Amino acid sequence: MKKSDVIRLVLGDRLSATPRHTVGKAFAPTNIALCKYWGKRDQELNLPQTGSLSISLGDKGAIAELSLSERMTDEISFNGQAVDLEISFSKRLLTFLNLFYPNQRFHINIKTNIPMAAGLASSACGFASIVQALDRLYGWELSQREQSILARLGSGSASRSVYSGFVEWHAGVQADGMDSYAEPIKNTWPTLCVGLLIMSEREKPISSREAMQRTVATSPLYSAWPSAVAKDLSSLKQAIIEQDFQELGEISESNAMTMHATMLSAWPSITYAIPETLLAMQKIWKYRNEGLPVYFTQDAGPNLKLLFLEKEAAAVQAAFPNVEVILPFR
Ligand code: 2P0
Repeated sequence: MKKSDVIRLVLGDRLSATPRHTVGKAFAPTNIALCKYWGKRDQELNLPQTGSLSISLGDKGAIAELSLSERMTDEISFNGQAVDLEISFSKRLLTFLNLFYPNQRFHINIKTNIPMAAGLASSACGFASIVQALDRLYGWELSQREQSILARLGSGSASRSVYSGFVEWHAGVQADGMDSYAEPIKNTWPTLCVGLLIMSEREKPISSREAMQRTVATSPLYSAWPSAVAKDLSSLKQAIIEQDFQELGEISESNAMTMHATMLSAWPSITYAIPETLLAMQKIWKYRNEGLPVYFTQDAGPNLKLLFLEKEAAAVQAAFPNVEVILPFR
């Protein structure tokens, strides 16, 4: 099945509607997975092998603004600067929009307040905000479930960026992916903090898309991943309900390390860590051994995201002076 088939399935007659507004504008938060999405069962539709669970980062994310253009070419600006249409960022965006309206050119304005290409899931908030901006421009009145399915076609993790707070993306089993969407988890956790520890903003050596594919194809450890995720998902949901921070921290850190172990054992081997990443991990373990409840998670990049409670914020900031602290539920 092709992406365009899914778009027709979701939108039906709405695809032929004329725009209801002159501009469609929407914000979507970026998200960090506590239980990771790693490996696809369908490359075309970004259907995952397993479910995943994330936390959206409040007002950190992307704003997309879309309007129709009468010109022959699209125009894209990123944080106020015109962007070359030939770079991969533009190509990915335009390929996505062309799935919906191949004959329509757009003015596209994207603003973000997170570091790009630093493993902070920028494609997640990007594609979620684009789908929501399209929805507003054309007046489709999509449900959030439909938004999640369409955002997934841009980037898997974008399915989760449709919501704030804790979010679970259900893997689904259907070939058309209509049962593979994210849903919010109702519980909140106002004192939970995420600390961004940026070691490098350089472009990653290998895209997560390619890294996932290689891991699934070659890692002898990958067969252990689905059962590890099933266990972690269920324990994480319980930890969220019980507001058990130690459990949430331990599962999140262990899940990230397990994901990276599958990459290390792929061939050719993949690691996103740089020396500073390992030094930071050792520092976190040292502080934890000394009694500071701080945990980390790591995505497809060298940076770490710390997890801790608000009452430890001062101690964490003293230990990691460069950390940027976010309270996702405030
Ligand atoms: C996650 N990552 O759950 C995992 C953990 C990276 C490591 O989702 O190919 O950019 O567009 O579906 O969504 C990054 O993967 O990949 C990601 P595609 P995506 O956050």
